[in-house]
Amino acid sequence: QKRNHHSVGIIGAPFCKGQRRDGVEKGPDLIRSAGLVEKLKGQGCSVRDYGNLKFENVPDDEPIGKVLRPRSVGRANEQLADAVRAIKKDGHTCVMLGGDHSLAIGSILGHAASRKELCVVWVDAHADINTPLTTLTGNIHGQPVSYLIRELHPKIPVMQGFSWIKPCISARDIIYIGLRDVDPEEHYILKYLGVKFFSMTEVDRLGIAKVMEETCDHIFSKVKRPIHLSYDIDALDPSVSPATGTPVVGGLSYREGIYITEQICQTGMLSALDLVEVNPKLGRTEAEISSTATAAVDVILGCFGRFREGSHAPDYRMPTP
Ligand code: 6HN
Ligand code: MN
Ligand code: MN
Ligand code: MN
Repeated sequence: QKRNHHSVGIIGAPFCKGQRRDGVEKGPDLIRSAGLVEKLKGQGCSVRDYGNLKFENVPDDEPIGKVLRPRSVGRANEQLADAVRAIKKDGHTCVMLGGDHSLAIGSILGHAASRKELCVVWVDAHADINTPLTTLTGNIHGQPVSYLIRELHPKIPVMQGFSWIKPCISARDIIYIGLRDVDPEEHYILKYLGVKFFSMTEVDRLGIAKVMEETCDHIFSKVKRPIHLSYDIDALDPSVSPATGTPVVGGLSYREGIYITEQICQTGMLSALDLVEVNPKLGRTEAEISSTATAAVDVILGCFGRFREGSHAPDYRMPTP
């Protein structure tokens, strides 16, 4: 266990048009107001907050086939990709606060612009790998992974707003943890591509410690490489983080969710993090909103060297009477 010398760059992405429910655009400010920056600094990180992106309204954004608001989502992600690329250029580990999970398109593409060999750890109740042709809901937050995987490129139709997107990872470069609500079409895609995943069944069978051991074996099978951690707050059980758009029972416990971040931190290879799908408007009480916000902040703190056993500065000395 080493002291933290993490340099963190935070970008807020108040964007909700990858799904239908109002309020997820308030996620970045809720997470900040739960003390994110102060707490990161308090555990020894240097932090630069790049503020929130401002997304333009795209008029006449009619569906293309089933896909809803494609031009808005495409454009917002293009802006986000530029911002993430700049934060990586500045030398930070990038933290993207969502916003809905469609933002992973821009976050991962912006990250990949400077770290070509990156791998992705996707922590989520959902696989988010529908294509524009398999989607049942039309919501792009259920599709981001499909645009990023090279092997799926022949299955993706041309869409306005998406022409700048070039897939940047292979199917073997992504691993899922926490799956428990996967559409049949998505399940086919996962099997067809041979994507590695640990559903909640594997978390139950193996325990989270073994899951993380095998996750690291898989992503570092050849060499250690930069990690993009895309963390959907709905991976956690709704009893922990109820204020989210697509909650699913039977999720990761708070402890399992935090253990994942501690192990990712220990690799020393975390290069970018998304924390998405926190929706304050979907908390039924203040307590539900604050427990979701606290969980989101704790996930981020765990990624940057917070250890539950506690820690102390290397130069600390006990007072002597
Ligand atoms: N998320 N599979 C469903 C869909 O709409 O395609 C749910 C997606 C949820 C997306 O939680 O980021
Ligand atoms: Mn650009
Ligand atoms: Mn998701
Ligand atoms: Mn999800």
